[in-house]
Amino acid sequence: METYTGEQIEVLKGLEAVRKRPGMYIGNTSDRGLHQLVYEAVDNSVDEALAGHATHIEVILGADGSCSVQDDGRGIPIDVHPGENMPAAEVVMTILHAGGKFGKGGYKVSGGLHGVGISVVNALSSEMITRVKRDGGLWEIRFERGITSQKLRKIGSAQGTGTYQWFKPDAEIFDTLDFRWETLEKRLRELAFLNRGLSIVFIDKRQDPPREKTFCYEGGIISFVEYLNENKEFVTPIVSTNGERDGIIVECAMQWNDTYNEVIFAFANNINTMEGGMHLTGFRTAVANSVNIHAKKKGILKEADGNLSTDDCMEGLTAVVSVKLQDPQFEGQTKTKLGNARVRGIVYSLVNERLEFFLEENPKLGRAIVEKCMQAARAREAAKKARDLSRRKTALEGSGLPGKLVDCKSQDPKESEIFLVEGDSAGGTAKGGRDPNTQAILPLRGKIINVEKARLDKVLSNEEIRTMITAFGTGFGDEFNSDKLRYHKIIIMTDADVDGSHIRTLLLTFFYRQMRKLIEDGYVYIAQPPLYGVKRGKMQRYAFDDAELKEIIGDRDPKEFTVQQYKGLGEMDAEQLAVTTMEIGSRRLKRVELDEASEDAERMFTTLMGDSVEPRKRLIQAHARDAKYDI
Ligand code: 0RA
Repeated sequence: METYTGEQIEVLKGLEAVRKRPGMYIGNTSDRGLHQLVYEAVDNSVDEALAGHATHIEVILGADGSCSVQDDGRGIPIDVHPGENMPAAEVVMTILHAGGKFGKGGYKVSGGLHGVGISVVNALSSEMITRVKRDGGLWEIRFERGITSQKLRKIGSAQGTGTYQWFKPDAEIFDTLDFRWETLEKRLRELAFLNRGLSIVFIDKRQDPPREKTFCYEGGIISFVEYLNENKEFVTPIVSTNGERDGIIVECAMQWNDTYNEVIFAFANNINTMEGGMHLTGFRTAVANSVNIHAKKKGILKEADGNLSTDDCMEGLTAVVSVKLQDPQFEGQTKTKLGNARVRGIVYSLVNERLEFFLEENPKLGRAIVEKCMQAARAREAAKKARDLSRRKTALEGSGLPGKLVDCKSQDPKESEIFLVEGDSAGGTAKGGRDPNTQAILPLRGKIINVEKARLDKVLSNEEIRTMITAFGTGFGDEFNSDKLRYHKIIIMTDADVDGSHIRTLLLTFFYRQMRKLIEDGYVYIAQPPLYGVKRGKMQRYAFDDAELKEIIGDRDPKEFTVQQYKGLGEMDAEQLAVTTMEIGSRRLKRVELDEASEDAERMFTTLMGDSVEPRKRLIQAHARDAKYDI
């Protein structure tokens, strides 16, 4: 029988708690939790870089399902820790929240969203190996499911210092073990932007030859803004500022462009604070204040005109705000809202001072910005009028549902679906093929306006858009309310050609800009009509791509088959369309998904709807592949 010391019992208790309730430590055990393990490991190395001791991090996905993270920092200490009776490296790896215990004073700023420490990664990995280079030696310790399987020992000599962490997520814990290149790439790039000069190499050895990318930005968050605005025309150069007060480090970079969207990414300790908070409030207030003061000073805005609203001053502004502080308070539903009130004033005064100077130094640009904001104010006023008008109109028209809508009988949004169909003729076919109990049809005629290039008032004057909003029942923009959504599946059904994909993109752009929650909450789908109909005698089958067509025909003589290529929905009859594309059970639907942090989406939509054609093609293809199927 084994006997345990008091420390060992504590360790086992800790590990057991993590393995029993992994969700408490890493959020969940699906896709997100799996990637959280990598973030935890990387964050430890980023901390070492922030402390000024590491400059280089390498993340490798192994063909065996493992991940390794290596840095050139000081190396985890290996001497025996006085209190715990084991080497410090073993303490860090096996005891919860031990990371900050030794000599790592000062900032522990990244710490991941959950900030749980590397011992959690260890507890949730079937195997883990830690190697440390220090004092001329190479040291190694191994674990299985968090329990030390091989004590720390010297395995060779080495030059320099650093830490290497290799782990294999435990199949007993996680629903999926598939690391996603895109997900990790995005976070690693973001970390490189947020920590100027830090070089992060990402290698995927699951493919042959391995895929490899290096992220290193001498411009830091200035490069970040450059990246976000890559496909936009800009109105100003990038204006940036940074400073430190009361130990709070602030960095901001901003640039006005020719779109009408506000795109501000706010970070606290390298965490994307999607719910905003004090740093974001301070920033927005400062921008609005500087623009208003400048406008009045130059007489572009008269005293009697009142002030431009904060929202109006944000139109066409892309910015990154990054703060680093000792004891961040994360609040809000997803704990991504920064609560430290001190931060607001510090960001405010820094940005105010910088912008005031910039506007004064660049009067031409100053005027351009002010005029842009004033135009925004006028457009907002016009949109409000249009909205009031359409509200009154619907009140007069009784049910208020647009005439073109072929509604379903059910009033229960959970089982109701609406098909947005390209063209009146396909609309007619869809009407014939639908289940009238739960499926509504809305034919859309002609091109939908490009919301990326038009202001809201113009967008609202478009009949297709108005019809759609009324049918959904949710309102839009600031007034959007998903509780009022009349259909829990909004299904875009367009032809499989260039026009069809354009209309689909226009619709998605509109949803993204004005009803983003529709996409975030997973209500938007794309129908997948077949590309080919294959007939052989009485047999009728459908193929959704070339590979399926090949599979159906096999090695038989194609002369036995009649293959029809569908160029549009209109070439199918109602029954065919129903069976292949609309009926629950036999159809295929793609759910449209947004990544949690929307910088990809942000760039994607600008790219899709912007003027340059090459990047547009690339992104449509990339995302078509990523979409997930759902019946
Ligand atoms: C505790 C103390 C010291 C360094 C570290 C931890 C450390 C941890 C990790 C995890 C990944 N990479 C790391 N690099 C360093 C400081 C030790 C000293 O003073 O030399």
